[in-house]
Amino acid sequence: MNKKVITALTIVGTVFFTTTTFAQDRQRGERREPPKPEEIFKKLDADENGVVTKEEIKDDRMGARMLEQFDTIDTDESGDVTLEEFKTFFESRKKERRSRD
Ligand SMILES: [Ca+2]
Ligand SMILES: [Ca+2]
Repeated sequence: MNKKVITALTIVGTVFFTTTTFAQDRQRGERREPPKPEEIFKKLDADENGVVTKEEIKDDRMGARMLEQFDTIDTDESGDVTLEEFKTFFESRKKERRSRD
């Protein structure tokens, strides 16, 4: 095999590896880029009716945090969280984090 072929194969391999890793990270929701509130909301809204209720929130780490803050997120106290409410909460959290740095 000459050098050119090896280089080409290395590039193909690297690209393949990178895209595969990226796809896996996407599935696990562990991308380096923070997930968009829309994406998180979609995952939370199990029956896709556009609102997230306490019952829909999964019993995992993120879910536990979500439940703790549920009443804070649900600003109109309707008992469910709309995407708008979630986004507002998400943005305020982001600002908080930024001001702490
Ligand atoms: Ca729902
Ligand atoms: Ca609400």
